[in-house]
Parts: sequence; C-alpha cells; structure tokens
Amino acid sequence: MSWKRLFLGLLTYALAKNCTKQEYTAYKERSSFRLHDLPYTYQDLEDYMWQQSLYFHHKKHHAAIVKQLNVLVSNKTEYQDLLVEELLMKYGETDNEVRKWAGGHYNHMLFWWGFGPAACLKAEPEGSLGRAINSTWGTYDDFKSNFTTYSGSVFGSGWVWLCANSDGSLRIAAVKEERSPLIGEECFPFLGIDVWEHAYYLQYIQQRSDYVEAFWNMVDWNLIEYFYEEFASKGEAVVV
Ligand code: MN3
Repeated sequence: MSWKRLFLGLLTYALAKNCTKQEYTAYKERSSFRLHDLPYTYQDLEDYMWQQSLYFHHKKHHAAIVKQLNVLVSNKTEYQDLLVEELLMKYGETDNEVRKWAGGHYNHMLFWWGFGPAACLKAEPEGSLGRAINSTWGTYDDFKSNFTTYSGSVFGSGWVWLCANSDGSLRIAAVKEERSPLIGEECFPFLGIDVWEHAYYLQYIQQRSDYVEAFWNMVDWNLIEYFYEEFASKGEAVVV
C-alpha cells in the first residue's frame, strides 16, 4: 500500500466517524403520509445550500405537497393502502392530481435522501454503479457534464434524474413539473435534482447553473449506489 493510499484511507476513516446522517429508512407509508425530518440538520449542507433555503423547501414546499397528497388519498378509496410509488405507477398516467402530489412527495423524498453532510460523502460513485456510469458515459466527469446540460435545458419547472431502464442500463431523464419517470415505468429514478426555482432562487437567484454545480458537492454516493444496486438496477422503484 502506498503512503498516499494509506493517508487517504485514514482520512476517510477519520471523517466517516463524524458522519451524522440518519441511516436510510423505507417508511413504507400507505393511505396517510408524513413530512419526515431530513436525514441531516438544516445547517449540514450550508456550504452549498443555505439553511433558510433548505428549510423553506422542506417545511413549506414539501409540506404543502404532503398535505395535498393526504387530501387526495383520503377522498378516493382506490388510492388507499398503496405505497406512494405504487400510487404513482398505477394512477400517475391517468390522474393529474396523483402526478402532482404523489409525484411531488416521492421526488422530494428521494431528493433529500440523496444528500449528506460533507463527512459522509465520497467524491465519486464506485462499485457496480461506478462501472455502469463509466460504460454509459465514458467517465464520471462525462456523466456529470451530461447531467448538468440536461439540468440547464429544462425550461421552467422540473427535475432531472439519473435512472435505470428496466434492464438496469442507465440514462438521464428530464421531466416537467412533478411528473416522475416512474410513471409508465419510463425508468427507475435514484438520483435527482429539483430545478424548480423554489429550490435555488433564495441563494442563487436566477443562476441555476451555479446551483447545479453546487449540487455535486452534496451527493451521497454511498446511498445512491445502494439505491441503484438494491432497486433501480432490478427494475424496481426505490421504496421511500
Ligand atoms: Mn421542490
């Protein structure tokens, strides 16, 4: 082992000890949904996402979506007893309200899980996801630049996702508003960026590109690898 490797190994170990992100939990709620706490504090992403910005996004925007979703589900018996991802896949194509509220809740849940405090992060995806990214785009940097281009190309409100086709192959999907690529099983998303203005306006004003650049510094690749291996690569929705 080289000194450099040993040094990096020890550094990773030391930093990992201070990682304070909540372990991934599949809440598996049916019929009634809650706004869960973020898996880290509002201050934890401060260098790239201001705490006020994160707080309003979570406690105001996401909370309003959860409220609407519960109203929607409570009024329709066929929508009850389903996980949010099931609701979305089953009724998202035919009901605009499901698309908005179930889509919005699912998207934000995945979005929050996808980040972590600096001490929990590593620079690049490894393992089967790292290999799949390299075989699809060439290098991690090529993937990043493709994803960044998609993020800039969404006109108005929407999301960009790294997702897997049902055969496990990867692609990037850009979607309008809260539509999820899970609808119609277009692909199975596991890392996304919210490019609605509410996600970045307070801090980055109209500079979406600066927000997208900052995004890469918050991505928790350890958990994203898990989401890919455990769900998306098998043609399954990540359970939230
Ligand atoms: Mn949002």
